[in-house]
Amino acid sequence: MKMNFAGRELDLSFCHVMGILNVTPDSFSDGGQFNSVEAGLRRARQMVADGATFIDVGGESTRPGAAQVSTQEELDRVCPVVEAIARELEVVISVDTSNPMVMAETVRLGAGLINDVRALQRDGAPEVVADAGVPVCIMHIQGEPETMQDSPRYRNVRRDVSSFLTERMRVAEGAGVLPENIILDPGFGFGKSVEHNLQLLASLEQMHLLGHPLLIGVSRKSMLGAITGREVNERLPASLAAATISAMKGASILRVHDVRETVDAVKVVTAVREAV
Ligand code: 8Y4
Repeated sequence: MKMNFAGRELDLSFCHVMGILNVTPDSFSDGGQFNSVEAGLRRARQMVADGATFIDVGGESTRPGAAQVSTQEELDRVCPVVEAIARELEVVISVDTSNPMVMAETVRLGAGLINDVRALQRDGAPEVVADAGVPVCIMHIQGEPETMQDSPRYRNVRRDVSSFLTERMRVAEGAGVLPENIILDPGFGFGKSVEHNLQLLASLEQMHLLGHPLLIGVSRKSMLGAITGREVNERLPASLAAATISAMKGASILRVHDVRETVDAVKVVTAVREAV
C-alpha cells in the first residue's frame, strides 16, 4: 500500500519512523524566534540522518493542564520550522495540530501529513484536510486533553476505539477526504488507563481489520513508566520493546523521540519478516 505525502510516495507495507519535534517555548530554553527555528532545524537534520522518514512538528502541548495556544501563536511557532525543513530536507513533514487554519497554512508551506490528536473534531477541520489533499492521521481520544486521564472508562476498549475511528472516518470521507489518505491511530495515553493501553497494544492486529495503515505513538509514555518504574528519560529500552511489538504487529509509522535506536529495531523486524 503506497501513500502520497505531498509528492513523496511511501510504501506503508514497510514500517517507517517518525521523529518528534516539539516547537513549544519550553522545548528550547533560549527563547527567540531565530534560535528556536535553528534549533528545530538542527534537530530535524539529525533525525533525518538517523533514518526518520517523517518529522512530526508540534506547537501545542496536549499535556493535561497545558495552556491553550492561540491560532497566531501556534502559526508563529510551527510555520517557520515547517518552511525551513521543507526547504532543506528530504522528509515528510507531519504537523501535529487540531487547528484548521494551521492545517491549511502548513500544507501550503510543504507539510505532507496532518496529525490531529482530536480526530478532526474542530469545526472546519475535515473540510480543510479534504481541500488540502494530503493524508491525515485520525487518532482515538476519549474526552479532551485537559481531562482525558481522569478515570477513563470503556465498555470494551478495543470495540469502542474501533467504533470511534469508524465514525470519524465517516465524517472525514463525508467532507471529501479520500479513504486512501487515511491513517489510523489507537491513541496510546489519550484517555486510557495502563490496562486499556496494554489491551490495545495486544490487539493491534484487530485494528488492522479497519483496512488502513496504523500510526503508533508509545515512545517514553507513562504506560511504560508504570510497567518499568522508570522516569521519562530512562524509558528507551521499554520504548524499543513497545516499538518492536508494534512493528511486528504491522504498524506502518512509529512516532518516537529516539529515532536512531528505533530505526535499528525496525530494521531487525523488517529483516525477519523478509526472511519468511
Ligand atoms: C512522555 C513522552 C510522556 C510522551 C508523554 C508523552 C501521539 C501523537 C502525541 C500519538 C499521534 C506524547 C501528538 C503525547 N502522542 N500523535 N501526539 N499518536 N498520532 N506524550 O500517540 O507524546 S503527544
